[in-house]
Amino acid sequence: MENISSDYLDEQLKTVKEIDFLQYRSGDLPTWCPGCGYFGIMDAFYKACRELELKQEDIATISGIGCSGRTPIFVNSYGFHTLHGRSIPVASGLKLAREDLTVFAVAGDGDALGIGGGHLPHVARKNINITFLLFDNSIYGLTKGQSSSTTPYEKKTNSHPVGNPDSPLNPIKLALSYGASFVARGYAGDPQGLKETIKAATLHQGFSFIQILTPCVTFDKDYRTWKNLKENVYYLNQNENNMEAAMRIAEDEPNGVGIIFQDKERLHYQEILRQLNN
Ligand SMILES: Cc1ncc(C[n+]2csc(CCOP(=O)(O)OP(=O)(O)O)c2C)c(N)n1
Ligand code: SF4
Repeated sequence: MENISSDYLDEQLKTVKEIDFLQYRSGDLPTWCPGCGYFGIMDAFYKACRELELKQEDIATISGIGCSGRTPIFVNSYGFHTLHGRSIPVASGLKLAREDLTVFAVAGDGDALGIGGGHLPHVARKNINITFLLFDNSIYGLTKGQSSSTTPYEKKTNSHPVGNPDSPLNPIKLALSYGASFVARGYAGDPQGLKETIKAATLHQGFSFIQILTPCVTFDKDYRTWKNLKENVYYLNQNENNMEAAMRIAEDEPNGVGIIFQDKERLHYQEILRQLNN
C-alpha cells in the first residue's frame, strides 16, 4: 500500500473539520426568507461552536419571540424558545443552575430592546457569564415590518407610513453604560469575521454582548439593506480596554465592526458569589 504523507492527512483532517460544523445544525430547515441575514449569523455560529470544540450536549441556545426567536429550533443542542423579550433572564437562570453549560441568548432588536429591554442592565451589571447575540435588523420582522427600538428617526415603516416619530436606541452605548464586560459588533455578511467575534465572546468570562448588523430583506428596502451594509461596514482597530474610546465608537461609528470593549479582569457573577461565600 502506498504511504500516505502527513501533509495529505493534515489536508483531509482540515476538510473534515470544515464540514464537521454541520453537526450543530438540526434537521429542521430554517423558515427564514431567502436572503435573510440570519443565515449568515447561523453559519458563523455553527462554525464558532465547531472551532471551540463545544460538545452539543454542553450548549444551550435560548431565544425569545420573532424570526430570530426561531434560532434554537435550528441548533442541534439544548434550547428554549421562550417568551417574548425573556431570552436573557431564562439564559441567566440556566447558567446559574448549570454553570458547566455554554449558554447563548439570542434576540431581535424588538425582542431585546423593546419588550425585553429591562433585562439587559441587570445581566450586564451582574456580569453573568453568557453570550448574547442581538440580531439587529432595525425592524420587527416576524410581525411584518413595524418600527423597532433601533429603527431610525423618520424612516417609513409599516407601523409608521409617514415616518418613525421615535429616536432610536444605541445598543452599543447601552451595553457599555450598563457595564457589559465584553461589547462587540458583528456583520451577518461576513460569517468568517463574525465567527471570530462569537468565539472571543464565548471564551470571555463574563457577560458578552454582540450587536449583529443584519438585513430584513422582506420588510426593510432602504435602510439596513445588504447594499447599504456592504458599502458602509468596515473593521475597527480598537484598544479593547479603553472605555472612552469604546464610547466614542458607540457614538460616532455605527458601522464599525469588531471587539469594542473588553474587561478581562472583572469577575463574573458565579466567581463573585464563590468569593463572598468564602
Ligand atoms: C407579549 C407579546 N407582544 C407582542 C407580540 C408580537 N410580536 C411577536 S415578534 C414581535 C417583534 C419581533 O421583532 P424583533 O425582535 O426585532 O425580531 P425579528 O422578527 O426581526 O427577528 C412582536 C411585536 C408577542 N408575540 N407577544
Ligand atoms: S421577515 Fe425579515 S427577519 Fe424575518 S426571516 Fe424574513 S427577512 Fe429575515
